[in-house]
Amino acid sequence: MKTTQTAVLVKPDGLQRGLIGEIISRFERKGLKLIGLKMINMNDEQLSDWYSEHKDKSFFGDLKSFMGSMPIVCMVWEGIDAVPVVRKLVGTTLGREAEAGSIRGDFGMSQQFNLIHASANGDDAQREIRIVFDDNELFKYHSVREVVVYADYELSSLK
Ligand code: FUP
Repeated sequence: MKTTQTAVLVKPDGLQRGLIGEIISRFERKGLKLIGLKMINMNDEQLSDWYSEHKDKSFFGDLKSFMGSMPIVCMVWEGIDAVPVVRKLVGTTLGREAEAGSIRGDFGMSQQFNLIHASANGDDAQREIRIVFDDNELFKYHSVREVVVYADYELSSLK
């Protein structure tokens, strides 16, 4: 299970709250590498795929209509253990309970309006990335920061 790439969505409330720059900045400062970025309106099919694990839940329809109500910003971030690292920066689901210092903990009060989505595990990350990004929309490039973010022996696990 590949955990070096993870999918992030800034949800409609994050867009309206003007938090896109803040969110990108947090991942950049951590040392993660941005390899994909786009703004889209997710259609019903994409949202049903994205939230397939919740298809039998009472909030499924509501969640999909919220997520489809306006554009969202989609990103792919890369780094060693990017999936758990990003989940930690994002914080737990309910904004009111999320840890201070996390994105949801610092900016959110709600469960549905929790600003951001981050992949839960490596399999979800690869599935979610494919829902939004084509191969040619994901970029391989050398980051000059990598040599100060990681030690040599760590860098090999990113190749
Ligand atoms: P998370 O992994 O933290 O994004 O949260 P979940 O996968 O548990 O839930 C997916 C999304 O459903 C959350 F972002 C918020 C939303 N949700 C509701 O709107 N109502 C609920 O009762 C539970 C979750």
